[in-house]
Amino acid sequence: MSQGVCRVVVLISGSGSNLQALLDVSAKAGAPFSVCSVISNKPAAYGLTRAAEAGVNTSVVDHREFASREDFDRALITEIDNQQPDLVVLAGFMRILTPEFVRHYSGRLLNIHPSLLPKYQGLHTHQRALDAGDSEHGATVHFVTEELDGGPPIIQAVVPVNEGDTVESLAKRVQVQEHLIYPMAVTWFAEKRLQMLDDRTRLDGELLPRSGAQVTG
Ligand code: NHR
Ligand code: GAR
Repeated sequence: MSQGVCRVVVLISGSGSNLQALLDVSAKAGAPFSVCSVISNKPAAYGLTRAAEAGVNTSVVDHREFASREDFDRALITEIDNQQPDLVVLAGFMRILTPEFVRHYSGRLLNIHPSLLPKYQGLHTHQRALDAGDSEHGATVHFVTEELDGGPPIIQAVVPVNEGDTVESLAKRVQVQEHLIYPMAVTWFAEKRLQMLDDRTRLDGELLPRSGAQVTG
């Protein structure tokens, strides 16, 4: 990305609402990044339709066609590297990635996770926050490392948990914030303001707090 806009490949498995938020920001005049390709491990992912409607190249690498995670990840790497991206973004991508994959994109691989990390790594985060009786929940954008949902946070959005919340109502409140903070983090990266160094995040050269920058929604 020495010249021109940051080339971003987005990996999805499903609806792609975070992808849509990224596409919307990238379409604005003067946007510092462009989504050059969207890759899904699921052929039926609605995000593929969103990408096609935005005129973005799509492909499917179906994990069921590979004998091992290693084989799947190698095929994914080949597909991604065809695009010569500066940044790879997981947006509702649901396959755990091998150490080999993560090392290949180290420092240029981001994920958004629907919890206030380090709380609730893994799956079913909204249900777990409700079961625990938490008063706050949220989402975290982080650099991806070999440790699942354990890489250094970049930005976190905090939302209240309201009385009577269900998984659906809570997820909806969190996702409104996801659609704000993910484009923000990708913009920072594209402007070369973000770095992962020694498992910590730096913004404009300054160490961020361990939970990343914080916004309240
Ligand atoms: N890979 C690595 N190495 N590190 C991370 O931090 C990763 C990752 C791959 C995906 C996203 C993550 C999330 O935000 C993510 C972070 C899927 C699972 C999972 O258990 C867990 C965490 C995340 C994504 N996946 C099952 C699997 O066996 C499949 C589940 C399914 O297909 O529905 O891969 O939450
Ligand atoms: C998002 O809420 C994202 O945080 C979460 O899945 C949703 C995907 O929605 N990610 C994970 O749970 C990763 N394991 P989207 O497809 O509409 O962007």
